[in-house]
Amino acid sequence: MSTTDPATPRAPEAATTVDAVVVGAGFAGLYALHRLRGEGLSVRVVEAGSDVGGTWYWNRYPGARCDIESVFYSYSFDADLAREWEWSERYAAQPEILSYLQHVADRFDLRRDITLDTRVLSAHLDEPAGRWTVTTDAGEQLSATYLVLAVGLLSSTNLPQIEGRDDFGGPTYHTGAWPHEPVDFTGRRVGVIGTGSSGIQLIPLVAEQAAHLTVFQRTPNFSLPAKNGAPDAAKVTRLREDHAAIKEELRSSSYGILLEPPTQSALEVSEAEREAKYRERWDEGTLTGILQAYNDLVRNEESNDTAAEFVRQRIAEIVRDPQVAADLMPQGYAYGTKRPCLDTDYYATFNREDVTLVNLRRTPIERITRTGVVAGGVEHELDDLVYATGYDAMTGPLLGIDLRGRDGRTLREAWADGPRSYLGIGVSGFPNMFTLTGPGSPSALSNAVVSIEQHVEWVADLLAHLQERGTPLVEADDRAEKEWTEHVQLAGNATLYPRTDSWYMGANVPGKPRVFLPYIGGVGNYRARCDQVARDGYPGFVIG
Ligand code: N01
Repeated sequence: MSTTDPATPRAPEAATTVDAVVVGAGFAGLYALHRLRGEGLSVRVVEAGSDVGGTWYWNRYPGARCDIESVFYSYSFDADLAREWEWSERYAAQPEILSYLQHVADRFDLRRDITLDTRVLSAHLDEPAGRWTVTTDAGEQLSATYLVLAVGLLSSTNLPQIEGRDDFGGPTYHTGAWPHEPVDFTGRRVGVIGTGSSGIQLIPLVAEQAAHLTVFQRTPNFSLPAKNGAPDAAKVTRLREDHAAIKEELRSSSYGILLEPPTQSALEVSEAEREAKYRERWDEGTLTGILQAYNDLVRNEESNDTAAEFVRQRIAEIVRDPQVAADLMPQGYAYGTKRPCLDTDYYATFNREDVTLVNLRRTPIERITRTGVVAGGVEHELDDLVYATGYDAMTGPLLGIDLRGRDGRTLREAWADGPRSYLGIGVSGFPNMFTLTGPGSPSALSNAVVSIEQHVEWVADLLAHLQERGTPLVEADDRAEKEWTEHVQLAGNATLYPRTDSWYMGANVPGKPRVFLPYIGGVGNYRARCDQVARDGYPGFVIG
């Protein structure tokens, strides 16, 4: 390996000593810095991007926007911040979310402790010293008591191994690593592989620009219309006038969003009533509206199929060509068990003459050539190729760092059969290391900002507790970790999620252990459990 290889750290200079190293400067890393500083700790944030923002720094593809209403997809820790910031749209686009995070970094004077353009390569526990030695690709070493991993859930891009992938002669893009300069598809023949949330947001906008768009779809997704527009004025007013109450409501909810929990089974009501409810939720334009219409949609296949069928009918109404409509209809897996999507004109895009849908179930991709993609014996000639193929979710960003705990054991070894954690925050054998919105916590099944704030505040309180106790050491207990890891799987197995090949199950990455990665117990219940652990003096953690 040459010394210029980014994976090879240069000879380290003397280590810089801080109380905490935070890896990542997205929503989680920024708040962690602010909150840990507030506890009087010295903190250094290391961020691979050239600016703060995390996901919202990297995902610059056309159409990238949040799919939880922006007024709630915002920090709640500071009422003034919440009152001052004005979102221009119900679902803000990436540039606006990035501006918001830049504003937060400036407003709370965070930048002075953030090192940009720098990737953490490794973090090794120095057991005798009880400290973490963190090495960056700039050759710097940091020595820290605490290691806070704020690396995000969906930040390790998944590029499929397709024969001839590197032979393609034109520009290629991945949605999660989009260029910073504008990409102009005008007059070009563009191919998009992947129809998850990213593809579904991107496809209508690329179609408007390109001479021809070919969409390579392996699994159709359920998508609902976003009904984007101005922010809901009533919600904005409530947020301003009643910030504390809204904050509490979000934090004790099931998903970190405002939604009346359903009380009825989908099978308890008449077909007409069900249809009317689904219609109302479809028109509302929210991510979880239909999934939360009844209380058994994620548990009961028959109930779930009523929602799935409702969405399939909408696709049939929108898409004129019956064969294309049929190809776009998800079949064979339960609604919601792959993350649902919100779109603007996604299905209608397939009514355009200049858009072709290639159903890879019928005609799989055979190879990529210099001039296009061959599927089912036909070469689709392309000038540009976009991979909207997703991420090595939740564990990928953590395992991408050479993390070594007690006895030099790597996290990869500890997680060989899937992630193990206590409360999705602590890992046995890795003292003083915290995985913000890690596997085993609600994270991916929630409004990420709400879950991030909960984790950051909980960890900050724990560190304050350690200070009071006069010890810097805390580690998840092996038995508590085992019980929690089993509980996470049991909770998942009580639902339809494990039956579907999705990134929630690690099924999108070849060779990844198949386990349910997030915790489905609900944001509010999970928070109550974490709070109880804190009140009881942190049972399940070994302190000191
Ligand atoms: O990735 P995905 P994403 N050949 O994994 C296909 C969040 N997010 O970037 O389903 C052909 O969902 C794959 O097919 P299949 C959100 O949590 C949020 O779109 O594996 N196709 C699938 O269609 C989301 O869930 C927003 O059969 C291949 C697609 O690529 C998560 O990020 C916006 C393939 C990947 O879909 C990930 O979304 C964007 C192959 N070899 C993302 N390999 C918001 O709105 C993969 N595919 C906030």
